[in-house]
Amino acid sequence: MKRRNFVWMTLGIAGSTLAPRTGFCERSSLTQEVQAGITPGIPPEPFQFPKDFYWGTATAAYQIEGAWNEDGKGESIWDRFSHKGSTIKGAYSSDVSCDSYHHYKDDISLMKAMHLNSYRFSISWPRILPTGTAVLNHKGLDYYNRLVDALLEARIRPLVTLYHWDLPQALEEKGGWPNRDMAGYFADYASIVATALGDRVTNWNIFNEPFFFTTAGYLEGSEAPGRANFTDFMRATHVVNLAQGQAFRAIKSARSNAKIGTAFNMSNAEPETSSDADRAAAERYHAFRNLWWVEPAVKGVYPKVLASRLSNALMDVRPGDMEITKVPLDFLGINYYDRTIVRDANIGKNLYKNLELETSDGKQGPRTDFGWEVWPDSFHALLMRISNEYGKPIIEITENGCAYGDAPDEHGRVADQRRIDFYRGYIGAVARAIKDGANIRGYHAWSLMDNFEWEEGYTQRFGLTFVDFRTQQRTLKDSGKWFGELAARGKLR
Ligand code: PNW
Repeated sequence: MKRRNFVWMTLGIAGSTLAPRTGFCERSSLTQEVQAGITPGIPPEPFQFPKDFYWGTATAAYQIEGAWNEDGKGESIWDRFSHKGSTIKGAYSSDVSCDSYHHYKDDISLMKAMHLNSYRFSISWPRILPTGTAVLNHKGLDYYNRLVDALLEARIRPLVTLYHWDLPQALEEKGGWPNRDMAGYFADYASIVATALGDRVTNWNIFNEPFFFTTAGYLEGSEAPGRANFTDFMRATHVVNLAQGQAFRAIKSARSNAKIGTAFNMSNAEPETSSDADRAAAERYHAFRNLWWVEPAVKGVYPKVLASRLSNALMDVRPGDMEITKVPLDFLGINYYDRTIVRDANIGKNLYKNLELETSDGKQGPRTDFGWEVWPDSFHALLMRISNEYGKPIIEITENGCAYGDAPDEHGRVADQRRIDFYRGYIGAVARAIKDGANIRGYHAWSLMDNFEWEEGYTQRFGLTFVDFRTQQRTLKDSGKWFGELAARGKLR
């Protein structure tokens, strides 16, 4: 099952039975989009990025580190989930993957070769606290100390994500994210890490993609911990908001100079037709997908447009909770992959029944090998919407990228022109958003190197670097060279 299909599954309809709909292609904005010059195949206008712009790549602990049970690391829900044998394509796990736990210096050399000045990576909670609470594993902390020191020596800014989905299994056994106690456990962990690394790390992402890990993990069950229960899911969404607020305060009290955001996975919500009903449905989708973990932080409320559909009682919101969730995030991290076409519909179940909508992916652009549509203009639209609605906040692009299977030819070269075209289009969209007034200070390509792509195992290669998983040999792809050139000069052309 493709990862995106969790949406179809939620609707109780197999993805393949939903034929592309006609209708949305006729939108009047289409002509403007083509003229704007950031549709596939049309090179964006040349643009000089600011000198102090952050150019980086992003990775996640479980996807690259390997060493899953080394030096005292505890078991995570992803270790447990992948070891079931039937959950991941090819029955693989990330026990070894890119083995970055031992090869992190090679990884930093790649970043240096690309002239990068920022690296977004995540910390494995069970490496630091093997059972999630209390007992600290110093050897685990030492690894991140070594990594941070080596990055700083290479003049690369560390941007640390505290939670990229690898919950300690022991905490899942206490109920996982639907359990309110999780917020306190998470804040304690955040405080330990901020205290240990905060003399050298200033920039933090609290969560990676709250929408995805709650939906896939607790509503759909397609990813760890593999549970599917609407009430648990709704409660998990709220506990994650509480945890975000508590972790923010814990990091600030450990390090007052810390700059803190979360990496939200956003998608531009586009109505399938111009009907009022579809437009309203797109707004509802936007409110859940893009704002469910932003509004409780920035404004201390859940998006008002959904108040009658997803009640506070459903989430077990208690008096005082929204004061806990409310924190002045220093920046918004945005992970962006593709847009979502939305129509008003009354056929779904659980979340989608409440939201009364149905989603599909765009059908106009070419597709990556993962099947995701390439449509850069939607990225520009989303960035401008967020920028305008939140008073031009500082934005970091925390992830953006594409999967193509290109491998080394007989000369060892990886000629992945399609990935270069993808990046040119999407970075062109970022350039246009900056020109239009958005306050975007950094861009991180997903990913530094091919790695373990969750339930897809090793079948989807997102890297700027090709990894031979048998030998651990890393080879910069043509796209990596292109990205390095861009980072060195800051000039998109
Ligand atoms: C991100 N979708 O998640 C994650 O942060 C990365 O760990 C992951 O490897 C990367 O995207 C590529 O998949 C996503 O269903 C999860 O559209 C789901 C979707 C997109 C991105």
